[in-house]
Amino acid sequence: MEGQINKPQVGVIMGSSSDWEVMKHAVEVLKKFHVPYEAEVVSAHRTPDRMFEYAETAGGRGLKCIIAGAGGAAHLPGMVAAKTLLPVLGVPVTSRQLQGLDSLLSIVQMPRGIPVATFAIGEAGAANAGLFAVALLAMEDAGLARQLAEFRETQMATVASMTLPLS
Ligand code: RP5
Repeated sequence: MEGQINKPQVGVIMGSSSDWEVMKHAVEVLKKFHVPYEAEVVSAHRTPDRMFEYAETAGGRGLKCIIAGAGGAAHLPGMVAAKTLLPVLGVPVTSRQLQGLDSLLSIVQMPRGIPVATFAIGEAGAANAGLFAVALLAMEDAGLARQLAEFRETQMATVASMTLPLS
């Protein structure tokens, strides 16, 4: 488990270490906002008992939400959501055969009753899941809310000053 000194507030889990190249973009956001997090591999299909244990203990360990990324038949976010009351943010990882469309449909098409907040396929989705976790925490953390507002201001200024290579 990759951990931080402070008690983790966000859990980042993924079905395989091969998901890291996508999921690291969620972690980078959490780091940028100094949100304590934990990150580890938890597979729905290959380590089902670990997945249940992770989900069942997450709230008691102080996590406020879980970002779960998986590819292919991506059952991890939905199964974790079934075993915790914490908000679960699902990230469809780009898959080799179907480029993540399989992951997206597996995560987004939850049956009524167990929601998973589903993000875009790949890096943008992972980064946005990180930002969404920050927004959730910012509801009860004025300092984090200020950081988020500053991030938006900076982003706006960057885009507003963009120029095109017109001749
Ligand atoms: C899923 O299977 C993982 O989330 C990963 O996206 C995919 C492939 O896993 P590896 O074969 O690369 O370990 O469970």
